[in-house]
Amino acid sequence: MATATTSYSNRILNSELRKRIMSADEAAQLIQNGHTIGMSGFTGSGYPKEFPPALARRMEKCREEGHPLRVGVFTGASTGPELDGALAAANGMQVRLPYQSDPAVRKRINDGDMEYIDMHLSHLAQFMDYGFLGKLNWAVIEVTAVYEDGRAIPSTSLGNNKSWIEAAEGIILEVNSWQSPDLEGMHDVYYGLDLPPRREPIPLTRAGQRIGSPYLNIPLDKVVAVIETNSPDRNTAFKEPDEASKRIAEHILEFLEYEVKKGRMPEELLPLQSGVGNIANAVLFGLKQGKFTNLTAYTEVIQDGMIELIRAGKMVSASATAFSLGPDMIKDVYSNLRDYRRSIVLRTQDISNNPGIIRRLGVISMNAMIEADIYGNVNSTHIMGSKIMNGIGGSGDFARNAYLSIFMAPSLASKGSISTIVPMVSHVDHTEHDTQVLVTENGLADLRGLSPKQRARLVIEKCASDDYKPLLKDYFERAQQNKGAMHTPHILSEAHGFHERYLETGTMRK
Ligand code: 0RQ
Repeated sequence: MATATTSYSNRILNSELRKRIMSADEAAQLIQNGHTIGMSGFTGSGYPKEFPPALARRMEKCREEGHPLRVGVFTGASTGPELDGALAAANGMQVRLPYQSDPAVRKRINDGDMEYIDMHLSHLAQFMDYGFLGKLNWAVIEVTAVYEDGRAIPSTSLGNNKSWIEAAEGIILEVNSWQSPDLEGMHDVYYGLDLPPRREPIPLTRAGQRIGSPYLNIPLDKVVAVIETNSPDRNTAFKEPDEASKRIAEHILEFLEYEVKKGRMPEELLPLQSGVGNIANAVLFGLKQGKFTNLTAYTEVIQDGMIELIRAGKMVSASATAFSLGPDMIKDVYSNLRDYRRSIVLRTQDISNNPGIIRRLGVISMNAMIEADIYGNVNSTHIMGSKIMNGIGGSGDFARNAYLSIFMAPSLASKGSISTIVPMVSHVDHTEHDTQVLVTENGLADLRGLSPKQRARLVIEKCASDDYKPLLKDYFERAQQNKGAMHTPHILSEAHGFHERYLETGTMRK
């Protein structure tokens, strides 16, 4: 079998596909107003780089000519400026799902220029397979190379690519020669998931296990265009963890050690899921300094901290759907991909985030939040109840099904004018039933086995900032005056008083 190498001609090994090579601008001509496009891409990795800007250029031109060209865009998760940024600048998205983190998209959504459907990441592929989302006109997928028989080496994320390829009427491939051919063998695409009621158990019992194929099967007759690209992923550098993140990481590590001592977890812990962002990275960095060895991860994204754990010999295997690495780390990983293939598996996101597998493996889930209330309800997505930040991402897939679900944030935001511990969250993503541990730099509240009133006392005591403790205590004390409503005491007319005060005066302080 011929192997894919770095030159373009050797990356598209099927002669029929080579005849369908065209420019991104030509491929963009295929799209019509109202089409729905499933694109590859997850946390800045593996998204198409040339097609979306070409489509955005065409959208601008169509607007000048007086006829709109707007589309629905489905992906794995967030992408990069060439995709989300360019299409938002052209105001070319009618609807976007399931997750985004682009400032221009956020503004379009919050300004009411487009619709956004914020979904559990594990739901999207099956929503498509079940027919809940209507027709998919196009799949636009970045791959590393395609063999003669239509098997493609995926690139740095798998996301929903398999589902888009299967569901779409037409396929546009971006073959990106920036992606290393050594990615071959890193992926595990599971083709055994049938529709209910014929669905069988997924035979995955260890985080690093392989149960599928290293390739995406591309139906060659559906491929309408092939675009050759040579462009890097987004690769945003991580910030050094600040003091609050380091303190949060220390509390979590101390807690995990305690759980091991109590015999509730094995010495190598259970598979870790770590959300994106700097707190998550600080926890991973803390694990590198700590005493745990033989760690595993069953998560969504492989970020810098996880690679450091693998390099330090502390982590033996990591399963995810995408890479999300800083520019320095990507250089290291790319020059040693063959070695990392032994410890890293990339899966489609219906498997990486599969609730049944998460429950079976007993994952320790750690996700950042925007705010939590005194009873443990968590808001991961909205600022002051109405404005979207990013989206729920995979946090719900993991939190509800984890062995242990941890939510974390600094106790203060916006230079202290916001308390992240409030009487009642302004939007609910994770209910009190899905939150077992809350952590801020001040402390860790272990909420397992506690009633709502017991939880409230602990959350205020351990997690709230000293600046807001008196206000929270005062609220909770007064809420308990209402005999007959003592299970989850609230004063509904004041429950969002912290938020209202902030909106009126610019601070939650009194
Ligand atoms: O604002 O950017 O203007 O400075 O929110 O906050 O503290 O930098 O935290 O980058 O880790 O993001 C929950 C948004 C945290 C993220 C969230 C303001 C704060 C700052 C960001 P600035 P930080 P992070 C797996 C898991 C949902 C998806 C998820 C997220 C900005 O982690 O999107 O978990 N999670 N996925 O000032 C008003 C508050 C605030 C606030 C913070 N209470 N009120 N503003 N901010 N708290 C990954 C995937 O699923 C792909």
